[in-house]
Amino acid sequence: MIDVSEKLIMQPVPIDRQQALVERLTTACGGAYSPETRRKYYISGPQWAAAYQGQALFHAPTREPVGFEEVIRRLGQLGIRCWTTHDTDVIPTETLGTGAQWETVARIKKSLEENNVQCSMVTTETFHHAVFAASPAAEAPEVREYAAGRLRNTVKIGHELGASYAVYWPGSLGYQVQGAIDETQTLKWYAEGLNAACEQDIQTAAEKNRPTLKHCLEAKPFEPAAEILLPTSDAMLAFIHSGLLTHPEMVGLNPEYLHELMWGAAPRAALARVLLCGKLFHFDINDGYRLKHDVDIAIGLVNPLDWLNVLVLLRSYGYTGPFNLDYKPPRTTSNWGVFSVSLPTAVDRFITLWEMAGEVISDPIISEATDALKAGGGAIGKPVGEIVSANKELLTLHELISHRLFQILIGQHRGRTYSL
Ligand code: GLO
Ligand code: MG
Ligand code: MG
Repeated sequence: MIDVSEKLIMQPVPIDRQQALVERLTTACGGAYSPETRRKYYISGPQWAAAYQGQALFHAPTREPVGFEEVIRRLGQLGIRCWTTHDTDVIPTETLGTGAQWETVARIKKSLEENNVQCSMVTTETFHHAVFAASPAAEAPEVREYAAGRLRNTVKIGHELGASYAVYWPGSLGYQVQGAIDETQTLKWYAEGLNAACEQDIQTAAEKNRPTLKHCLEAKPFEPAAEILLPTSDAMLAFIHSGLLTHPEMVGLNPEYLHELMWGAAPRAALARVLLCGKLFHFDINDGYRLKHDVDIAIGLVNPLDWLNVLVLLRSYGYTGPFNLDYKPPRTTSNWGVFSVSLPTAVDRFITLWEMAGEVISDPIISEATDALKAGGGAIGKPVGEIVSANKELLTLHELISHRLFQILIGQHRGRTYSL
């Protein structure tokens, strides 16, 4: 029996004892992996996720600013082996491309080396600054020239920091009001920017004797433009194969789990389509709700069963790219909580789901059921009615497989039981 009276008289928790309480309860949760174990996975922590202060259109910040030195140091301690950044997360817009930029890049390199963290991906912010009010592929040629310069500059920074990926999220490529832009022309202009980035990459990679980067487009169906020209991963696949890109082989996708869910897609099916095209280069991992805004909740807190399924797909089809923790620690979490609770628990849920996905793949019940379904009922060449009857009982296995996934998710396959 829970002693309700004792619960009710819990004393206020003074501020100087709150971290200790959170720490004690976090430890009591158990299930944390060591930094060494976490380092075995290709997981990256974005500068903008760790440093997110909780601000939004209707929300004032709830956390203090955090610089890259602190973020990289904490990632190293936690065993998150990679770090990712926008150009403007670490370099003020005005100093991009100047000597001051390279001084900052040198400091970043030092931080990365000291903390045994690698920079896996760099991305250009083409949505926040006023110059991108009409998108990076605006009508004015000077805006497009500036945008292309920014993309080229990020490629150079990426090579200097040892990155392997460059990501492009064209959230402002669209419009607020009807009829204002020419969509066809805008997409052609957008392709010119990407082409400039690929050309720069070929040149810089040759100079530095490094492989070229993998250039990854990231789709989001809504926000910040009201209507988006490349709203889904499928739209981006079509764009890559449209003939507009001079190096389509260098360009693939960085799908984000929630961005697919937001428009109502089944993320696993969306990812399967990207995999079939050989374009799954990079993956932003998080969670959220269908047909809602981009809440960027940490992985597995909303849709753990779907996430398990997604990871079964990626393990089955040999995805070896990064898993980028593109989520936003909630505004209710403190600066201390971001590094003590938010990031470690997100990583640990990912690892748990990844390992569970391995259990799904080797589960004898699921394997036998799947094999039986593939064997069919033995009515090849028979009339349609006989084909239906021959498979009638076998098809019940679909539901059984689904039940088994649930059991694996909650640990019943390992003997966890509930008895009344
Ligand atoms: C916003 C996107 C954003 C991108 C980032 C990388 O909704 O998810 O965080 O992932 O700009 O280019
Ligand atoms: Mg993202
Ligand atoms: Mg998002």
